[in-house]
Amino acid sequence: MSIAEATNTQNSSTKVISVDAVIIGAGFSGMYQLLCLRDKLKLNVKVIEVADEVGGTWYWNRYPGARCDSESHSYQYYFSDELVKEWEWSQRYPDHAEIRRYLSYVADKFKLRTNISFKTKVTAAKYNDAENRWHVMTDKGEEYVAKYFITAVGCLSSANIPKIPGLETFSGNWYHTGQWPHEGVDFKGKRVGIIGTGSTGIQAIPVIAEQAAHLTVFQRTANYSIPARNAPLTADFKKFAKEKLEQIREVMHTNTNGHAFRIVDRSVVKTPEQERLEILEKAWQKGGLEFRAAFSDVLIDKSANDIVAQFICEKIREIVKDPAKAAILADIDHPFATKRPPVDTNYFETYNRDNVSIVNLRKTPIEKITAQGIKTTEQEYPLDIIVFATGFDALTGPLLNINISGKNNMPLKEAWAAGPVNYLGVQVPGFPNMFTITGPGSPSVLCNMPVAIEQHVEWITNCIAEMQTKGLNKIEATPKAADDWVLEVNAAANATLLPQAKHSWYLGANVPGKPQVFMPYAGGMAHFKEICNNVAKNSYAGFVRS
Ligand code: N01
Repeated sequence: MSIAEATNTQNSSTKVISVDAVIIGAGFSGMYQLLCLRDKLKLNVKVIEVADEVGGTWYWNRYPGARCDSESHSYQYYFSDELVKEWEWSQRYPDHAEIRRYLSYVADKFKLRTNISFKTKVTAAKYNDAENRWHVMTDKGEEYVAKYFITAVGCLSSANIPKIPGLETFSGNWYHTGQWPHEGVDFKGKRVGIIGTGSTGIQAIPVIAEQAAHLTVFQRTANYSIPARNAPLTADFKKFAKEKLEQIREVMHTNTNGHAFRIVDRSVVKTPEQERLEILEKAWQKGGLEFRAAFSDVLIDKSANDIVAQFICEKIREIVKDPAKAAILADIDHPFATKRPPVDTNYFETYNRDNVSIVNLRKTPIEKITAQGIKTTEQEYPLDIIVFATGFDALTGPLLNINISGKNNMPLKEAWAAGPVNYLGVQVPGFPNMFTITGPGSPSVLCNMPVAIEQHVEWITNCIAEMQTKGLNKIEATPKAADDWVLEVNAAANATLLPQAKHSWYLGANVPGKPQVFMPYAGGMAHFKEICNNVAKNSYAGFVRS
């Protein structure tokens, strides 16, 4: 049945459209899920996307310096050898524009756009018990009625703009990095303030500093950062990445973090001091996220972590010439890599510029924003532009922003009032036939995202394929399986140092009032995949199917 045939008008303002599956979001996950359901399972699928193009997180994050910190040959789909061979990345780390070009190429190659409604926002998604159907309403006055409802909304798509008093009185312009204007922002001759020194701030600060008259960095939590050592890819590397695609895929799909490198099985503490310094120095010079893979005990043994943390802090003090600035930057309160470790291009070097200053908000917190700028407990900083690099209401935010309700009209917000409860990150009890790609409770942000996405999408596709062939109507995670999974997610995090970062968005601690629960699954991608595959093999143990 085509969408056109299935369309009928319920009342003058609502168009009711029957499909097999509705997917929200046309980023990496929504695009691949569409392809699998439409082309492999021959289902009638509609993707709803609020933007006017594909791209997901990369559609919105266009701030200066926005670049992926997974390496380009690993930050792509691997489901199609042909696609891997056709597409050519230009740099070690792709920037936001190149990733959008890639996703647009994928959309064209697989003719995905015909199934996507752009510039359309989902206003509510409600499960109807009697019909066993999802009703997905949009701001275009449509109501999609579907057996399957799949969220592909990303983990970091709900901007966190802190409620600082007085923002509305600011006479200059302000921007959040995750909602960056497409036409860009002209910083020339301007006094700019940036709040936030996470991965985003650390990417944006060096680029803004080159343009602005003066840049004031408002830092609440000092952060580690590893040099990215970005560079154009050589012809040899491009050839290697295509010729060895099977080996690269094998590494990415059988390790902890989905990157194209393995964690070296050696201990920081057991390696003699001189040798360990040489290893760390070599890893520092190579740059990138692989730095944290130079040893296997960095995230599980505090004394190992202390050694690596000290190495990085010494680097900061070496690079930053002004000891007062260096002291603020190296005053880090959490173990290395317990918050997502940023990789940078000239981040610490930027503090050697005369037009860059840093304010330590731990000592002098922001009191308010005034018409002229930012006022801390110490002084007022006059500004023309404020940039909020303040991150996201991660993982749960994008889902809770949609008005989703399951069986007995239970709102997802209520089901998750004390934190996310689901099974394998993919299904919430009481929300039958709803699947959350890379939802909380899956490895998602602790993994190279395209790998996590391909795993979840393929698992969901196989699950739906079996339902279709067996004539099953409904799949629903049991409350016990979900409760046990929450315990497992906590246990996996507690086996590492990750929960020791108290201000981490992994815990929800960056959003005032958000329940503090460690959200991503830290047990490793390969292990997670094995668990998911065993669940499927075991007749979807932990789910009830009917
Ligand atoms: O956000 P963050 P992000 N007053 O939450 C500060 C991914 N990413 O956008 O630490 C003052 O990490 C906050 O301070 P604190 C990546 O997974 C990927 O930088 O809460 N400061 C922190 O310094 C990353 O981890 C790429 O004390 C306030 C900063 O704002 C994730 O996105 C590139 C504040 C927020 O840091 C999020 O990174 C970029 C307040 N009221 C990002 N509120 C890739 O390359 C917040 N802060 C793939």
